[in-house]
Amino acid sequence: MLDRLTSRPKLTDDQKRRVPPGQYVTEKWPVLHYGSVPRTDLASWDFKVWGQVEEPFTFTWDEFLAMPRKALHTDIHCVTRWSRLDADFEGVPIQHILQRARLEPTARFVVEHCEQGYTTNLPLAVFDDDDVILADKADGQPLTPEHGGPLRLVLPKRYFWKSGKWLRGLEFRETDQIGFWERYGYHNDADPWKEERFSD
Ligand SMILES: Nc1nc2c(c(=O)[nH]1)N[C@H]1C(S)=C(S)[C@@H](COP(=O)(O)O)O[C@H]1N2
Ligand SMILES: [Mo]
Repeated sequence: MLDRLTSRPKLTDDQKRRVPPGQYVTEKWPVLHYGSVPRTDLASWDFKVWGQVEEPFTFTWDEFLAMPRKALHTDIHCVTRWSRLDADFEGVPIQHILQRARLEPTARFVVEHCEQGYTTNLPLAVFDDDDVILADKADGQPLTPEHGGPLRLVLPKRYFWKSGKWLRGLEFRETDQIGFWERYGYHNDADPWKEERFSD
């Protein structure tokens, strides 16, 4: 429901507590990315897992659809200050991928590799959590190409640039490697509750 004066959504007390500092709530889901929307041919699409893992592997779209699934009800926060509350995603829990890959003890960081060379990076300790999924559905529908379909990461505890759209691979590393927006001065840690928007 919209507030008549501000035409912003009316929030419950619980929702208000879930809005990080400096953010406003939007009911629409903005589309935000660098570059154009890639078109994907699911027949030739694949996803690679490599780096500091005992079991590097590649899976196809059909293999992805056969993996265990999970629904995620959560809030998302963009560094450009919009937050969307009570979003619904569905996909494969990241822990399924981590278990199958069998990480080396040396693996401490992850790089998400997306179409067109977009990357973003996270410590494994942030990435390995039960609210992180490889999502192919949002709000009950297949993820649209604009929002990262066929497959994106959803990692709600960090600003949303850490959730790569059109994700095609995960690289596990001993050392950190900053990604696309991080190179442009975005904060490497990106915690919305600490307002880690930009590096200094
Ligand atoms: N591949 C790719 N993923 C990306 C981006 C991008 O430029 N390229 N932008 C990020 C940013 S800044 C945000 S806020 C979210 C936006 O996702 P949405 O368009 O579905 O809202 O995607 C993130 N993932
Ligand atoms: Mo963003």
